[in-house]
Amino acid sequence: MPNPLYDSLFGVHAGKTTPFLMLIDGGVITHSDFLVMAAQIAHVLKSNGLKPGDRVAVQVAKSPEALALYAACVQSGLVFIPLNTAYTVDELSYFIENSGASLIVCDSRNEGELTELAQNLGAKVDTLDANGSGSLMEAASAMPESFSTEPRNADDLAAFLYTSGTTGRSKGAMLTQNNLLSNSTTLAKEWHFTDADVLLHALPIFHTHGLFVATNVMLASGGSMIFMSKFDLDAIIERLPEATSMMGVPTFYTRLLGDARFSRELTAHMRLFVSGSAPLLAETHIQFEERTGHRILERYGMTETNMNTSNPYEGERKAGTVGVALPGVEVKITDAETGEMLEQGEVGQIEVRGPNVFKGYWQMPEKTAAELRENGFFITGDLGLIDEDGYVQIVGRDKDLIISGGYNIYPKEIELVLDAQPGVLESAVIGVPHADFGETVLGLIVPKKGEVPDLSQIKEATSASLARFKHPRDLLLVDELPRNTMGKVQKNLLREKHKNLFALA
Ligand code: MCA
Ligand code: AMP
Repeated sequence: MPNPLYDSLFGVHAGKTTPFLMLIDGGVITHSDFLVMAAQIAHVLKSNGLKPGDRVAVQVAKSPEALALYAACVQSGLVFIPLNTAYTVDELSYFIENSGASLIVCDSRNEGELTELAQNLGAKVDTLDANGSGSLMEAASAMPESFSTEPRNADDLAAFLYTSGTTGRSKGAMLTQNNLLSNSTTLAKEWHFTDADVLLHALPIFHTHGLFVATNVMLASGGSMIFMSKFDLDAIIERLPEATSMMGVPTFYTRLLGDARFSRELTAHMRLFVSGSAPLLAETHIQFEERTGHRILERYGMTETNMNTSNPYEGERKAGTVGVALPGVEVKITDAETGEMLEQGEVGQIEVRGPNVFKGYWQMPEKTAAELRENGFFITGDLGLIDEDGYVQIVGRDKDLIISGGYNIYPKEIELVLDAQPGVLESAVIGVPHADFGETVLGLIVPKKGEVPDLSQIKEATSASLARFKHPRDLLLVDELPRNTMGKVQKNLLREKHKNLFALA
């Protein structure tokens, strides 16, 4: 019985002794080793009583075992829910409760707090630490080395990725087997990946970019990955000579350009550098070409859609654009008020349709209906135009979103925390340019009349409830917030006023 995602990305490598993961300590995990590890984990999942369609919430460090857990969920027909390792227990509680996860896999450091939560929700807990130890792998080691793959349809759910929203409540984007499979096979082909490729993988594996783009593309092509636990400049420069390709967020490339060792000689053998998740400044693209002779290939995607557009592998990679619609994907620009399609060259909201577009938000039919049209077009919340050659240019965002070092931050979530603090009348959180992260978070606070909010206490409160990357880099007290005639805070004016605070390195 078929399981399209497992069969095409994983099962196809059964028995192969070719390298899949090359580790920083020199260790190598072959395709076959990896599939055995996944099968053993799949047995543990089954012995925990999990059935196809059940959800597994995972907050663990990047490791081969963590990746094998993803493969095991696909093989067992479970819905994989990877969660940012920076999330606080407060944030995790919401995801676990909202998803109705039957199993939580976490670092043993969080086991105590999460076990308490799991007990209230009727979920089980297993642990997996960065070095691969913990209850999950302990149980897996005693399990058989093959697992009878659960049958699935292409339209069955494979993963939820939580994405925040302008209201501050995170939404579980439901991704099907075919969403993931169609996109990874398209990208592998478009970007000319083969089993001879070695991808330098330094991205986290709890988001689309590191998991469903980088990892799935390598699985689809049969190549291998130099698997780094995180972005580490020295390690990247050391291992780059073994790689053929690399994928990263713009911060990866600006950091590499900031190091004199990153030279034309070091990169001469490389085939491809891909950038995405945040805007790559045209000047970074140009500087990169001047330094290395390579033109970074920029592409555009979202959690809800995987990848939508890409600059071509062969042909013009236009700086400042995210390329053309991928095969099978339709992109159009529409008027935000009327939804009517605009003329070529006009700026409007970007809408996309294709096999890559998700099924909707988990248990949020109204939010799904607001963003996913009945005709299948998804309203991305990005603003852009399509130029005369069909290249998409993103010119801004219709959604109130900050992208810091490739991580998305929705201001509302932070404003809700700030507004609840003693002495705070209201707040506005904005993104301002930052030399390293592209954008960073700035919080503006209006005190209640006659009161002086304690900023250090407010910083502590944000630390307790929000992941580190969401913390405002600074908090400023202001008398009032600028508003338009409708009473809406004019964040554009605030962004303009504070744009130089962190812009310089
Ligand atoms: C770490 N910190 C951050 C960020 N990362 N703060 C703001 N924004 C961030 N992105 C915090 C750390 O906790 C630390 O706090 C301090 O900032 C400095 O850390 P540093 O060591 O400089 O950071 P790092 O560990 O080197 O991480 C920076 C990074 C990383 C390498 C850019 O954030 C990263 O790997 N980003 C990639 C994110 C990603 O994969 N996005 C794809 C989403 P302290 O000083 O207190 O210790 S998928 C997506 O967007 C779509 C679908 C798409 O198109 O791909
Ligand atoms: P996420 O919520 O992580 O799915 O982030 C998706 C958002 O990241 C998109 O809606 C865009 O605003 C942004 N994004 C992704 N790739 C690019 C890119 N190449 N250039 C500009 N913005 C991008």
